[in-house]
Amino acid sequence: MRYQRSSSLFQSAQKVIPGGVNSPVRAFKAVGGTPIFVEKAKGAYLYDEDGNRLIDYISSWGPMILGHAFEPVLEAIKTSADRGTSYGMPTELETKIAELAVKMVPNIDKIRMVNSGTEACMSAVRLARGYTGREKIIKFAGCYHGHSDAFLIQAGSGAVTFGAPNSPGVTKGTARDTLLSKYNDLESVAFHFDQHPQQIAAIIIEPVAGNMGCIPPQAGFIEGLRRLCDTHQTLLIFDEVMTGFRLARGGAQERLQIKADICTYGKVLGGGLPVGAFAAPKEIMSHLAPEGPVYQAGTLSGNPLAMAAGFTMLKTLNENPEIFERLDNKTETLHQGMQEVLDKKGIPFHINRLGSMISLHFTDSEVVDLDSAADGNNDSFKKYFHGMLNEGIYLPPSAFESYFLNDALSFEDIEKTITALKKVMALWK
Ligand code: KE4
Repeated sequence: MRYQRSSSLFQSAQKVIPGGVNSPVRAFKAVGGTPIFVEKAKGAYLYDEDGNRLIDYISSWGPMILGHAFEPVLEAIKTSADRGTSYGMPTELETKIAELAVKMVPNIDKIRMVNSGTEACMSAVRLARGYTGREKIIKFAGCYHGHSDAFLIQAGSGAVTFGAPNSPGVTKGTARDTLLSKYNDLESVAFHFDQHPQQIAAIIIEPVAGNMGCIPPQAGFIEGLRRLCDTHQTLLIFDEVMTGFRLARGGAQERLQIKADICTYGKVLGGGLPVGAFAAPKEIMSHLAPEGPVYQAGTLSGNPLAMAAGFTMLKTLNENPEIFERLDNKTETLHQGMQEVLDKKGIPFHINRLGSMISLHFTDSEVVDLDSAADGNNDSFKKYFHGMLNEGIYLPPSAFESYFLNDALSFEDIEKTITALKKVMALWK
């Protein structure tokens, strides 16, 4: 694989964009080397600026669940754009996508559109604080809910990759109201309720974690959180920015059969355009402006192009639920193939998977929380990442990320991925 053009583009980018990227994880800091500049994408493939075709396992970090440049979504965007790109006024399409989301997702009556997952999670916490009149929240080390101050406390994703879990700029006052627990450890949650009775507004969690690599909840964990929230009148916020409309039509609530009080969304919901959202029963959502006192707003919220893309994406998923089964089967095939190759190699590894979320960890212990994810051998991960990239397989450039399969991936693409892994392992020292 050649990367001359990506390399020169990266040089230019670094002169005018911090780190040469508009989101840190794209800079390859965790794996070294030059970030790949993409020229275009179609279906399961990325085409980089050096003419390489790569099989994509990031799907834009989740949104491209139907594959890149999905024709019906492109058509919807073009048709919408012909009528204008933003109005700052309500449109019928916002009602239609909201009605469809409410139909697909259990336990929600109303949904508010915003412009990113960060904005969705930030707003959900404010709503929970406004609704309960309480100030503290519990999050989990390694879970990432976007870059709002309240969440950059032992966050996952790029924050962990950077080894700077507590970002400068987050005030002590903010950090005081964010209590930290360990994923899959109910005791570490119950402790906070003992210490701060009647003060905890919400628990926010990735119901299937994807920002420490993929970490599924162990049996009883999420159910335990539900019980603690019910006992202490605390709201349970499912951050479904990754899992929403991916694990099932109804996301993790449907897949895990557990009711959240507020859910946040992003990624798939926008069909690749900037969209986030948060949703809840009307009893909670009625506290949100302009109906209620909790303020939240956004110039481009409900943007017509984004709504057109998102509505088309959701409609396709809702009318073709077999897509979710196909995704699960493809991910299981990938898992089995990787397991076989790595078992033969005899190196320490663990593969975590739930639905179409999967990740490989170079460690011989179970990966169940941030500490065990951080035990993974990052030098091995770097070798693996670059080895696979040289074979034309584009994986997340960090061990603290999940892969996201898309429906355009064929079983042949997956076979090629396993063959690539065999070649990488043949050269493995
Ligand atoms: P955005 O603000 O990036 O749209 O969403 C933040 C967010 C919230 N909640 C969860 C569970 C998330 O995974 C994310 C964002 N995910 C990362 C990937 N791990 C986005 C990639 C990036 O930061 O560039």
